[in-house]
Amino acid sequence: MKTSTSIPALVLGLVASAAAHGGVLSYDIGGTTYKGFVPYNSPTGQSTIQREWDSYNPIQDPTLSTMACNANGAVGALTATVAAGSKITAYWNAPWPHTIGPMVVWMAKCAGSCLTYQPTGNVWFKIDQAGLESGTLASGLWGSGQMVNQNSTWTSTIPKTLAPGNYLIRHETIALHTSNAPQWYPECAQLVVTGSGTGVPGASYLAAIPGVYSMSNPEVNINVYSSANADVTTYTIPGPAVWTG
Ligand SMILES: *[C@@H]1O[C@H](CO)[C@@H](O)[C@H](O)[C@H]1NC(C)=O
Ligand SMILES: [Cu+2]
Repeated sequence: MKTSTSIPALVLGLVASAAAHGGVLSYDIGGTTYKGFVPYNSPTGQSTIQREWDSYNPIQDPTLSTMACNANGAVGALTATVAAGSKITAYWNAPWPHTIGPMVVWMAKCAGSCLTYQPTGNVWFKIDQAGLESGTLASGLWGSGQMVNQNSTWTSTIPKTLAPGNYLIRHETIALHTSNAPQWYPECAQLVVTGSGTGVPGASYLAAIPGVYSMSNPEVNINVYSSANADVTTYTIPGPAVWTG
């Protein structure tokens, strides 16, 4: 009797906590839909362009290696081929529950095939980001609020002049609604970019993940509700400038 009631309680608890978090569940890449990895399910038989992520929980320590492509970040079996200049839309579980904090979209060139590549060192560059768009830190419109307003989706453009090759794309939303306890939600997907561009982001555009975020950065370790921040209407997203090609 005890066993038969405790199992459903556990399952309900899992669903309830998972519902407050999540990540990128699927993509539209140049007009083609790609499903993502399904967390909480066995990786056996899952064949996706997305790297494995095993839970809806955020990462709360920016020094962890799982900041790159979530936990456990194992490579996906597939890649999506996309022309430079195309649009890519990421779909989060809807409605995404957090509206305070930035959206940042990164790419990294895979040395060789993305099916074996691990993104270490200063390899990540931003192609898109949105921080505080209007209003104050605590009650204004943030990139993540815009994402929620857009049916929990975010659309970016692969820079048209980006040199063709194998790339990871990393979608990240950072939730800042809990004082001095930022939450990162990153997911990576594997792309083959085609085109005739020759663009390569210079060193000033590159960052390491983990590395780019630190709890000693005031834009990371932030209390948006503090009285000192009550009238603040600007926010600097950590990391390098966006590379647009
Ligand atoms: C909103 O996104 C969901 C997937 O999360 C999709 O099924 C639905 O069609 C979208 N609605 C609109 C109006 O685009
Ligand atoms: Cu959450």
